Amino acid sequence: MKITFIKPNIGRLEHSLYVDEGRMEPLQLGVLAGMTPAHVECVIYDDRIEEIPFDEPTDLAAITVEIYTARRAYEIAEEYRLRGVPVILGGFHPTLFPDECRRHADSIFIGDAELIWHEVVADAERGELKPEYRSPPGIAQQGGIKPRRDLFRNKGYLPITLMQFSRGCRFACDFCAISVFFNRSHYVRRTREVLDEIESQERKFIFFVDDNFLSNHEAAKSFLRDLIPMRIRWVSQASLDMTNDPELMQLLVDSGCMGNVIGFESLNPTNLQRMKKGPNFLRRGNEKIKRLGWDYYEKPIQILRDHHLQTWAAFTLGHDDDTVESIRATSDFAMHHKFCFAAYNILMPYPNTPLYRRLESEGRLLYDGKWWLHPEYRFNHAAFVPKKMTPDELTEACWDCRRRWNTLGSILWRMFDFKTHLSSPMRLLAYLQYNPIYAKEAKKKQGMMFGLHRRDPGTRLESPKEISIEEVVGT
Ligand code: B12
Ligand code: SF4
Repeated sequence: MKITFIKPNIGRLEHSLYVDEGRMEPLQLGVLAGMTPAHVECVIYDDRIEEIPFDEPTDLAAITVEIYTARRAYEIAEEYRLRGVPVILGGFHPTLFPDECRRHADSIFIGDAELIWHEVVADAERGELKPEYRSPPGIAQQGGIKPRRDLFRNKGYLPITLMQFSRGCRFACDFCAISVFFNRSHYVRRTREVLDEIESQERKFIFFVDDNFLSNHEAAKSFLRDLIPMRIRWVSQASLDMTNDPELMQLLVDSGCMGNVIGFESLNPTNLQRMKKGPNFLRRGNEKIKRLGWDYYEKPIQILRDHHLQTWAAFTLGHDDDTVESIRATSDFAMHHKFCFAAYNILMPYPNTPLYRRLESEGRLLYDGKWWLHPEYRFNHAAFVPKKMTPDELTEACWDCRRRWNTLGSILWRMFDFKTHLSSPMRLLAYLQYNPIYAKEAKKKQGMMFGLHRRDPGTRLESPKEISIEEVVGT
């Protein structure tokens, strides 16, 4: 028995295939392979860097799918099914939008794989794959499952180890797929299992890919105390309410945290309230900030800087109170604070989120409401009609932020911050190493089309189960 695990790319550039130079280890594939019984051969192909050898014999193609890679994932699934290889799709997109995915696969997996992956493998070995497997989200890698990191070798991934401490988040921002996938819950791994995993691999630089590492302050503090003796450097994603807790901030520093991706989303408190961005309003004692007291994040940013943390500021742009001018002001704000990185994301309607349903009911969705499949949709383009500008104006305003952010002048200007990037050689190195990579990626990805082919995925396969490989070769 052999399983081929696949990480699909988003799409392609017009003039050539697209190679993602900022690619990171596909952790979910390593985890799945790590849970697969030893007698089963596992291989990983990463569509972001290598050709998938569709003709190489295999017994099951297991593809991880997120919304941005759905179109390409369906193309890949089709190639395998044409060759008679059964396909299972799992991950965020199949979980949030199963009906679409089942049209492109023999089986779909809804939820986290830990509890019943062994059942999938056993069914596949007997040739009796079920059309659907369903397992609730929960604690990751329970029982000390270790990802098969050996399968990541020689694929040119960035030199940073991806790992999980927790999954999910307790907040409920209206645009967020995480909040729906995990139903507002947050699941924390056993500290001992995470520490064992750190010890089992060589790198000392770790990216905890948690959706919100600090969703539960007390659990995080307990883990961080135990992390201190490991003497690693790490980064993660976390919400701004961390700055309300001085003990937590100190533990971040002591345990080797270099910075976090933080969702600032918007500078406008009305936008923040509408999107239910709870953590951006919390202050000491959980007292909600009064609108008149809105300080444009001055105090939390000061606290982050005082702890020498290098912030990756993430914005979602295109909320109902945003204008072209307010988006420009967001760019000025990020430059002023000399963040390490910034993501100027267009607000995206992900299916099954409250935002998606609202925009749908207001008739504001573009691309028939299915931008991720539409042959004309391009990466980082608006997929809905904003209230105070046109979709093209929104696309252009966000691109303008990215263009400005990634110039050499901007990188040099932001670098001169003695509290953060210049506060240690390691921080300066991270700043200088990653800024050019992300600048190049932002430019390359902008406007990229999804999938490799312009025909609808699945149109070559009308009744896939009945087509034999001989018939396909004969056509
Ligand atoms: C780390 C991360 C990144 C990293 C890259 C990681 C990498 N390896 O390349 C960075 C920061 C670069 C990144 C970029 C982006 N990301 Co990202 N990312 C994540 C994050 C936080 C963790 C991924 C991870 O490794 N998780 C750990 C693994 C073990 O968990 P998992 O993937 O959920 O897998 C489990 C189950 O889902 C299931 N499963 C998954 N796949 C499969 C397959 C099969 C066959 C089976 C049976 C089961 C199964 O079993 C696994 C074990 O339980 C996820 C959120 C999340 N919680 O997963 C977002 C997430 C996947 N990203 C998202 C997005 C939108 C993006 C971007 C498009 C953002 C942007 N605008 O640029 C880009 C581009 C993505 C791309 N394809 O190129 C969205 C996708 C939304 C959606 N509805 O699909 C997510 C869900 C975050 C979010 N807030 O909504 N990302
Ligand atoms: S805080 Fe972040 S992860 Fe949590 S619901 Fe909001 S956007 Fe999602």
